Amino acid sequence: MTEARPRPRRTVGDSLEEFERDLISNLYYQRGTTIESASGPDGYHTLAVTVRDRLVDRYARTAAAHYAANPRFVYYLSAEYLLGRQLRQNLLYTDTERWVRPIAEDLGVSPEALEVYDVEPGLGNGGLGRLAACLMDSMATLDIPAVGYGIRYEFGIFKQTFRDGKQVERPDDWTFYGNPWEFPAPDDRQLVGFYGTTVADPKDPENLRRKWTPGETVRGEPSHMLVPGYGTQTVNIIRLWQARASRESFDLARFGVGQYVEAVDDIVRAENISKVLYPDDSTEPGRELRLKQQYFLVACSLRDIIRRYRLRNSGWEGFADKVVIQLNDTHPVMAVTELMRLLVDEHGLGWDEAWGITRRTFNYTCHTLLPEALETWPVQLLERLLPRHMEIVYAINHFFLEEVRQAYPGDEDVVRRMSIIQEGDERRVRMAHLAVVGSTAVNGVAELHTKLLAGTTLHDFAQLWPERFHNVTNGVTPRRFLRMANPALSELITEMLGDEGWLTDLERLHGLGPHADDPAFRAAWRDVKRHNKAGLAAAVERSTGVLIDPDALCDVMIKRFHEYKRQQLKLLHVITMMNRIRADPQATYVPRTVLFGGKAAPGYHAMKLLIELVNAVAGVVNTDPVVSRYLRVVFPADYNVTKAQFIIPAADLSEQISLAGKEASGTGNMKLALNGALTIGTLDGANIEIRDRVGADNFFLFGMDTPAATALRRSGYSPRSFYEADFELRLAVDTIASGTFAKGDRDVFAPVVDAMLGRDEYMALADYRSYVDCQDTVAEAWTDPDRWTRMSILNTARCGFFSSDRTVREYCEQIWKVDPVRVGEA
Ligand code: OX2
Repeated sequence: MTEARPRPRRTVGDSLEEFERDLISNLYYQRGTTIESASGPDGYHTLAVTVRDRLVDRYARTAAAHYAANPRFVYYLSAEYLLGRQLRQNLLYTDTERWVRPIAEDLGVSPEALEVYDVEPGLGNGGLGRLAACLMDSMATLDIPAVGYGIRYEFGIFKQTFRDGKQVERPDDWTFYGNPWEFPAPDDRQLVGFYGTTVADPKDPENLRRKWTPGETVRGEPSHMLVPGYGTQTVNIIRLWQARASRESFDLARFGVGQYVEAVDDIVRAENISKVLYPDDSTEPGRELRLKQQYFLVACSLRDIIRRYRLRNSGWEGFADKVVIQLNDTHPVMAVTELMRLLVDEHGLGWDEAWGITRRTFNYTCHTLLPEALETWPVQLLERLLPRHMEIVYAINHFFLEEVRQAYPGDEDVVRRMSIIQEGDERRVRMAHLAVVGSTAVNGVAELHTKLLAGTTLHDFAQLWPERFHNVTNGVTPRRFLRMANPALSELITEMLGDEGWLTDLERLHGLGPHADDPAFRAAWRDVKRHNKAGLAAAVERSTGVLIDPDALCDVMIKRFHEYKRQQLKLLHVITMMNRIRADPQATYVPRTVLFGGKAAPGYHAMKLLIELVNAVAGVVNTDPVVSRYLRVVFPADYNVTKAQFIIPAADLSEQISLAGKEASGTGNMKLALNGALTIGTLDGANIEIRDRVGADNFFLFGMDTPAATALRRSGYSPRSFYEADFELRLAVDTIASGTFAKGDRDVFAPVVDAMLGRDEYMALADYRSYVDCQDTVAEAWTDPDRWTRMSILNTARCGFFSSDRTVREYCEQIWKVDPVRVGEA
């Protein structure tokens, strides 16, 4: 028996008094200031570390429990995480929320004033990054041993501002005031190589093992964010890597002779790797940097995974029993070749044995069907940046194509289609193919998406290996998107259901269904929505100066700007409403507020112009004395997780209007339905599953389904014929063309009109009539508040399926085969 080591004195207590005492002592000893002289950031940081301390103890117990159990771990590799603000979440998860207000009052500060310093880490673009955060939350909540790996971008997703209605991007310096939620772990740093040369291993006649000598070496320094589970003691981590120059990089000799810039060249080059989320890939250096980021993430994470494996295990036979790696889309797929390189070149395993381990270790989630979103990398670039990995890709492809030829003798067409290398003027590596070949399980993110993946994009693979394909429909965490975002509704739900158990068992929301016909409950439901809308109206007025009526129908379209999502279709509807009011000002109309939120990629000119048009339309609508009586258009800048939490609870109508077959799943659709917004949507992504659950009567369906859209395109789609056949559509398009939204200048928005009438890639014009008519039935339904409220209640009641807890359970059962590890109380 070894003697028990001394344990740290328990510094955190579980009473209001102890919390307050810790807070004051942290302010004094950690921050080095006093209550009298503390600034806002001082107060925020002190509160943050005081809450954080309460998670550290749980984290230590989690690590100990994991060490003792030596379980199979899930390692989630993702280039993006959109975590959202941390303070309120961690107050909730440590059950200290209830103390903050009394203590703040005691100390004479406002908690809301401190929260403005709680900057959200914007380490992602949209749905894919937010899904990663929801899954991490649910894994911790379900006690699944898991680590998320990502990149600690110095600058996250840009901040969107509007100048003359145009999107202007500003850098997101999210760590400017420091980030109290992360712990640096410099001892776990890793070295990563790039460029260089490879040579044969004389002892390997097959030439499958080679030696790589990199030409550049960069350090990866990790820090981790704590990911607490709700209602449990488990605290997992997300480990984020930051690039640093290796020690020798500073050129003292050059500095000595006054070449100050050149002296730090290597440092700058190395540290650029984790400088920004998604570097502009319209240029050659931009693309190279992006690929460098991907390999940097993969190389650091795999070394760390192996380090962790070796804490309790030895030998490689058991590796895939203890390690399961989930590849979040194609960004981390170089991990397949990197694990092969580590096993074959560095640890001396034979190719076949290494391949067996690698294939058992990896699984791949695909999030798209859009061909342009399926990454491919030029062979030339890979040969230069990662010469050894390119050789490994060739070898993997060689053995894989042998298998294909065996399965389809004489069919060179299928070989060409399935090859990891895409032939052509510029040969490229198809990352999705590499991912499927190197994985045990491949999954899509909604039923339709998985069906289309297996039927079209990855059809040949699904034919060859049907057992690899799975569907795991996305989900969202009810903690952040219901409990934290919508405290009023949460309270009402808890009151109806008797306790807060629904927060971890969301199907219990079904219990609300029978109350949908209870007038008192409906009234209470409506009051909550009204309250949320009044809060949003006040915030919108503060940020945009536009007054909106909390009693108007709140119609929201919040998501990235992309042609396939069809903000242009929504805008045609807005213009149509405007034209109708102008044509007949005496008629009565259902008052509506249309709220847009979302960013366009900085290089996506068509969508940036559409953003400008949305703002221009808002300007015309909101200042027209007649139109603005019934219609307002608002577009708060810089949509992010924080704003989503504010907008979603106030929404009455959720716009999910992508062209069928294009949106893999969507997750905003789930968040909105869960908060009682009714969906107007196409049969796309998870909309289909939402409609199946809430019932066709409680969902506004319009538009072509995927087969109809495919058929129309095949028959030679002509947007102009739709334009010519529909008076209101023609008027809406002509209103844009006339310069109405550009002070009479017809040129400004001409490209929008040309895109609509020329190609209309996503067939917005074909769905226009069905959409506008459907919006009329929405307006009609709104005039019957009892009916509307009933539908709203049933949406919430029937969306329990869309909890990311269910998603994680499905991953565990179908793909990960991991078991929970319970962490004991202190
Ligand atoms: C998004 C998809 O567009 C969206 O439909 C889905 O809900 C989300 O991922 C989470 O699965 N980048 N972002 C996505 O796909 C890619 C690629």
